[in-house]
Parts: sequence; C-alpha cells; structure tokens
Amino acid sequence: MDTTDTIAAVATPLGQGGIGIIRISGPLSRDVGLAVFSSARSRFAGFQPYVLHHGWILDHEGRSVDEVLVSYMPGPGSYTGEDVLEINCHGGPAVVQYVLEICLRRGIRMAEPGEFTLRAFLNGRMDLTQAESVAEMVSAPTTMGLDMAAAKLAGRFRGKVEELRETLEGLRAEIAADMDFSEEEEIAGLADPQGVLERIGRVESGVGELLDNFRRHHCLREGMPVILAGKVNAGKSSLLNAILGRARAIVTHEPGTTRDYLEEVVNLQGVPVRLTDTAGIRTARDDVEQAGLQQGRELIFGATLVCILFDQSLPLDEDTQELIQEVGQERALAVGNKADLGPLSPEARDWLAHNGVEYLSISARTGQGVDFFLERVRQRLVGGGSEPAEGELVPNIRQRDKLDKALAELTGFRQGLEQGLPADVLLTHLEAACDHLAEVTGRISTEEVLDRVFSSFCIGK
Ligand SMILES: Nc1nc2c(ncn2[C@@H]2O[C@H](COP(=O)(O)OP(=O)(O)OP(=O)(O)O)[C@@H](O)[C@H]2O)c(=O)[nH]1
Ligand SMILES: [Mg+2]
Repeated sequence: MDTTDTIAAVATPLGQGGIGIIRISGPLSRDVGLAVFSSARSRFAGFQPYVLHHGWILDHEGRSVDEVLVSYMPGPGSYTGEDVLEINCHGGPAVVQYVLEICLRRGIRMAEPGEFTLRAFLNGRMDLTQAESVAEMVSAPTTMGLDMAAAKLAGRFRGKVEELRETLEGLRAEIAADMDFSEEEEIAGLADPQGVLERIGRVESGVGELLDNFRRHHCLREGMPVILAGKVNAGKSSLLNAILGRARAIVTHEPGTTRDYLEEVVNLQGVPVRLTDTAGIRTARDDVEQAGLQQGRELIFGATLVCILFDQSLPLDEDTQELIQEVGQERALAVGNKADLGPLSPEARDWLAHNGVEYLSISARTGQGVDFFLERVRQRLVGGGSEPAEGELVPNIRQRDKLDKALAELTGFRQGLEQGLPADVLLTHLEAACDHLAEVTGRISTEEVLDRVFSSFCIGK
C-alpha cells in the first residue's frame, strides 16, 4: 500500500442522514479542496486551519452539487498526521458518493479500509493498541465496551505494556552486562538470582492481570450465554417474549411448544446477554423432540447462568429438582413462574433454600417480578467483583496472544534459572518476552500484522 499519496473516503455510514463527511488525507488535500470548493464569501483567501468554511462543491463542469462546510487540518497535528480536509455535505447516499467522485477526479485515490488510522499509526500519532481501540470503539455494542475501548484510546493500555517491557529491558541490560564481566571465569548463573526473580515476578503478575481481564470480559463483547430451561409449559417462551416486549417465541398451552432453541441478544443496562429459550423437559415423544432436548442439554452445559423455570402454582416436580441439582447453585437461578396463579409453596421454598439455590417469583403473563429477575441476572453475570472497573485494561484477541507468548517466555526464564541454565540461554527468553510485548504496542510490527489489524476496519476510518 502506498502511503505517500492522497486518499479519500466517505467517513460516515452510507444511508440517509443529517450529514455525510468525506475525508481526504495526504499532500494534495488542500489542493483538492481548493479545486472543488467555491466559498460563499466573496473574499475567500484559502483554507484557514480548523475553521469551518461555508460554500459549495462544484463538479467538473462548474455546476454546484451541494452546499457544504469544509474544514482543513494541516499535518502533523491532524488525525492521520498528514494534511486532512473534511467536507461536510448533506447526508444522502447519492450526494455523498457524487462529492467523493468529484474529489477522486482530482488525482487522488479511494482509501482502503482502516487506511486513515494506519497512517495515523505509521506517522506516530498513535500506537497499535490505540489504533485497534478505534475499531473497538466503533463496534462496541454497549457502553461497557465503549469504556474499555476509551481506556485504550487514551493510551493507558500502551502505557501499562510499555512499563512492563521497560522493566524487562532493564533486566536484560543488567544481565548482559554481568555476562561481559564474567566472560573469563566460567560463571553460568546470575549475580543476584533472587532479585531477578522478584522483578520477573512483578512483570509476570502484570501480564497475568491483563490476561485475567481478557478472560473475564471477552464474553462481555460477544454477550454472555444465559439459558431459560425447565419443564414443558413452565413459561420459558412467555418470559422470553416478556423480556423482548414482543411475541418472538410461540406460546401455547400445549406442553412441548418449543422444539428448537431461540436465541436473542438483550442489553441489560450495558451488559450484552445472549438469552436462549429451549425446549421444555419431558420424556420425548419423537425424534425431533429428542433432538431438541439434547440441544438444550448442550446449551445448559455451556451457559454462564441457567434460569430454571417452573410453574410455582404446582408442587415442585422431580425433573425440576434434578435439573437444579445438576446445574448447581453456582450457575442455577430458580424462577417460580405464574405467580399470578398463587404463591410459591412453603415446601418448594424449603427445598430451594435447603439446596442453596437462589430463587425468585415472577409472572411472565402480568410482568410481575420480571424487572427484578433481569436485575438479578445482570448482578449474577457481572456482580461479585467481576464487573469491569471504570476504564479497565482489556486486551483484544491479538494482544492476548502476544501477552500469552510473553508470559510463556517468562515461565521459561524462571524454570531455566531454577535449573541453573547459563545466563545467555536465560537471556534469549527475556529477549523473546520483550519482543512479544513490543508487538502488542506495535513497536515491532510486520506488514502482515498491520494488514490483519487494519483490514478489519471499515472504510473511512
Ligand atoms: N397464568 C399464567 N400463565 C402463564 C404464565 N406464563 C406462561 N403462561 C402460560 O403457560 C403456557 C405455557 O407457556 P409457554 O411460554 O409456551 O411455556 P414454555 O415453557 O415455553 O413451554 P414449552 O415450549 O412447551 O416447553 C401458556 O398457555 C402460557 O400462556 C404466567 O405467568 N401466568
Ligand atoms: Mg416454549
């Protein structure tokens, strides 16, 4: 990819909107602007930086196409670090495309996906973790995801990784220096192994913390799996519908209505949840039902939280009891439905309390207790200390892989030291760990990595 020419793209989603923005970056930005723009002011004397200029875009025959606002941001203080020109036009897809075409006629080319941000990275405007956070920001499904992306965008993630890397670099330099002194005698070990181990330990726990954050939060991006399970007719599909506020699942008084499973993503105050309604439990009547029940069992196995519904106006049946015990108190939430028909029996209450499972009452029909139920679901998923602190540093998958590799090298170093391996062997582990950390921030990067990172961006970013 040539990175010295001038590129342009539509920076806003295509579709009807209030405004559409065409972004141009590179040495020709200003010239293109001057060629296509006709100012509304009679005494227009060229673009002043950071000022909005009102006027018209003219096509190649001099016809005005749209009324626009144009801003010019000279490098190196712009988003990409190059001269940038932005044209705000009216937000119809035809207008925006046409204005882009008019610009492209002036000897500049269409930007590749992520190319503006790639240039920002190449020009040192941001490191790789910040560049990646731009894509994470754009695709964040909820405010919690936004918060994590913002922490990275602000450079705090890079700061943390750099701090760890610098500690290792320091150690590496010290050990290398020791080695020079001891070349004569055949000293294999380190001068102060205990001190070295302590410092390595600090880096290990720093890296380990970031990896922990990944494990705890990566499902926050995808949505946490929550299952609605229980006997036929307990009201699972009714509850799904009540939560969604629409008749998504078929509800009938016939037991065995749901035969497949249905999955919907719901946003519980910033926590995305993949809520799945399953086929109700009973002895299967046919192969389809048997298959549906089998699916349900597998889903229960992989779920973070299993909501086990039962008709609380009936005695607590054995199937439900078995299911609750099998899932276990860690993951089970017992939900007595049909509260409008009567209260939970004292026997059921005793049994549930005795088995240590959390339980609550709702009516999917009247909506009673459903808000409280959702609040409990949210709490169970992110409460208990696993809710991300504000601006917590959470790696993405690429960064996780590099951190994993760095940690493995540190383990290699530690083991080597314990086995009394010579310092030069230990050093190779340290060097490799440093390199992996440098790859996290993009201090070391290959074209292949950059391609992979930036091609996942949308065009115009
Ligand atoms: N009175 C009352 N009836 C309810 C309530 N929730 C569901 N029902 C009724 O119970 C019956 C079964 O509801 P469904 O939502 O289809 O139950 P399900 O658990 O999905 O059943 P299967 O798909 O067969 O496993 C329907 O007739 C619902 O109208 C409730 O809170 N109160
Ligand atoms: Mg159902």
